[in-house]
Amino acid sequence: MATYAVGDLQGCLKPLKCLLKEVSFNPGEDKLWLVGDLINRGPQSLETLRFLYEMRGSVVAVLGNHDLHLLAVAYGHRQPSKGDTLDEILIADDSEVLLQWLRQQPLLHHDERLGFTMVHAGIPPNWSLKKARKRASELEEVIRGHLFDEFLGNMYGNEPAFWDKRLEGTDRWRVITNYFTRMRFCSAAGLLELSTKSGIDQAPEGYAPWFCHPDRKTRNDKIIFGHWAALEGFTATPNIYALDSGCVWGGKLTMMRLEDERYFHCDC
Ligand SMILES: [Mn+2]
Repeated sequence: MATYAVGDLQGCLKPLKCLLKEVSFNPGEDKLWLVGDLINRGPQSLETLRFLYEMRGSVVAVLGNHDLHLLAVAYGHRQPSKGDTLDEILIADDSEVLLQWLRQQPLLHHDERLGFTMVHAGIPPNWSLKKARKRASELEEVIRGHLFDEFLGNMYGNEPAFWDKRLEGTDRWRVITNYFTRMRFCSAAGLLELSTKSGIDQAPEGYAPWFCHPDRKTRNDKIIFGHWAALEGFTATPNIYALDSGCVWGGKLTMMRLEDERYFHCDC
């Protein structure tokens, strides 16, 4: 039995199948972790979701910004964006089954035995792992529960730009969402800068990649994430595993076996 973590798929099913074949993935024994952004922009969003749903017993996927965007579009809270390739999911006969499965996925996954934690974008430097897990499960409950529509209807926006435990309702949910699914650069105190998408060395003044802050409370925790294709898998930071290698942009799909931290790649 082995555990494999894979970067952002964004509807790129062929390279995923290529990787699974390369490691002789056995759905009866092995586990497949996905860093989120399972769909959108790529060629086979519907087929990707169906494929993962069929092997759902072996899959752990955390929600990414594109996954939440799909849910917001599907349930009438947002118009599709330019470049979205979500229509095939929205009109599919099994759309509702797939969307409800997606909705059940966590924002953060932690495995005590393996000593790994997975999120889509990151964990703010001023949050411990314990705090991050609490905030994630709080929002997962909202997403799975009767406040789902209120959440989706108020999900978009860059404010508030940092965490305050006194935040309530939609503002509180939005900043938690932005940390886990959209963050790249932030200040040491967790102030978000959501407009810059370039590489690690082009931080806006006063900000740094979320994982680069020296006093980051999760610096001793192993964290797997995606979302940031411009990193090209390179972070130069111990315990930080960036798996988005820009598959949907013609790069490659990256997979890591957690047990021995060995990497596998397939071209996209
Ligand atoms: Mn993303």
